[in-house]
Amino acid sequence: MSAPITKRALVTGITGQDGSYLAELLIQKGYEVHGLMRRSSSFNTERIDHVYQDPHAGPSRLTLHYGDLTDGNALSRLVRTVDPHEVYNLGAQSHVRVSFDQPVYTGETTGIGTLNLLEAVRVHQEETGRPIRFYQASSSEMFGLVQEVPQRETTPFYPRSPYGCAKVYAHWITINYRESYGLHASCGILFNHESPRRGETFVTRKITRAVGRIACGLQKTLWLGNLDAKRDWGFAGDYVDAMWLMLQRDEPGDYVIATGETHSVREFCEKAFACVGLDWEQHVRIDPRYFRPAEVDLLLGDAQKARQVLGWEPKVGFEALVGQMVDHDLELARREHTLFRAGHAVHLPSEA
Ligand code: NAP
Ligand code: F7E
Repeated sequence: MSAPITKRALVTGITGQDGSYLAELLIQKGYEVHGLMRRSSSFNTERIDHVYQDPHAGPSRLTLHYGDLTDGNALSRLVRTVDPHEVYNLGAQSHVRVSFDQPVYTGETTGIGTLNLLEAVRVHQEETGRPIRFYQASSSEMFGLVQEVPQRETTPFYPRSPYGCAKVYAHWITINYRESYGLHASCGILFNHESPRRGETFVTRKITRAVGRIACGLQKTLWLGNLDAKRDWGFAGDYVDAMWLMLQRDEPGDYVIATGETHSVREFCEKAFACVGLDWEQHVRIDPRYFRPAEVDLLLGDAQKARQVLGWEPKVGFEALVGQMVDHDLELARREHTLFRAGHAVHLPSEA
């Protein structure tokens, strides 16, 4: 049984990886959750259907509203309608490689979209006199060409992509609203976090999906870009805890959320293929199309402030994360294999 309703939260990006874990967490904590979703010609609620339709939970505590971060008027109406206690801004064009192909759209969604939402929150707070707490999904991509190792809250930013630049804007405009209008606004500078719900064009999921399909004989080769890039990879389920903890503090602030361990894409491949007894070098090939015009070579976070102030700790380590994703995707591939044998077409992604 869920706890009685105490607060209302509005979450943008609810259909994404983090949005789905955060929705689960907030509902379990007794929130009434409202999510902003984009209209799509095909279903895009797969990650939250189980929350929306849980037959044991009674009336759903999740309400979905159509909207878009680029539509400021609709955001203002939505904030007025929902009248939230907490707003979590997770919506973004979040793919770094794609941001080079769609730089203006990325700036409008990931950067100005944040300003649209902050404005809606500021005006509603002024009109009602009731404070609203705001979370901004900042990113380790803001460190880009890293100016120190490990990266912490005080490390200068040096973004290396239109996505990274848009996130720096969103980060600073959130801090500006905190300082100008006294908004309780916090930024989580989250390092890469993954899960079985990770989008299939991000490198970890692309690898684990391929491992499952190769193990089941549905695919032979995995085409990747830069294998030398190093990332501080954590588990998304752990990271949404940190978002919530930030908004429970009396004082707003900015926090690095990371595991403090870094691994290369090559190491991720090695581990993931080893989980099914395969040698990655027999299957992985390089396709320069997946290289980026400017790369972020190394990310390694220092989450000491979050540990001390929020009492936050990552629970899932690198090996367990890889294992969990491979297990999930092996099961998915087995189901695809059954369909394939029954004569159904199996879709293999053409872009990543
Ligand atoms: P994700 O899976 O790509 O989800 C992004 C969400 O944003 C989706 O729900 C997407 O909707 C929505 N969205 C995209 N454009 C939008 C628009 N114009 N208006 C409204 N919603 C829009 O990303 P994630 O991994 O959950 O990440 C959540 C947030 O954290 C993002 O802001 C991301 O940039 C940031 N972040 C992620 C990481 C990470 O490693 N995962 C690290 C640091 C920061 P559709 O489902 O319709 O596409
Ligand atoms: O790439 C390399 C690629 O796309 C990781 C987003 O959630 O985390 C994410 O951004 C690394 C890069 O994530 C392929 O060049 C090699 O060095 O999984 P990714 P990202 O770019 O780090 C940050 C923190 C965010 O905020 C973002 O929203 O892997 N790589 N070969 C590849 N990457 C992809 N996607 N595909 C490949 O074939």
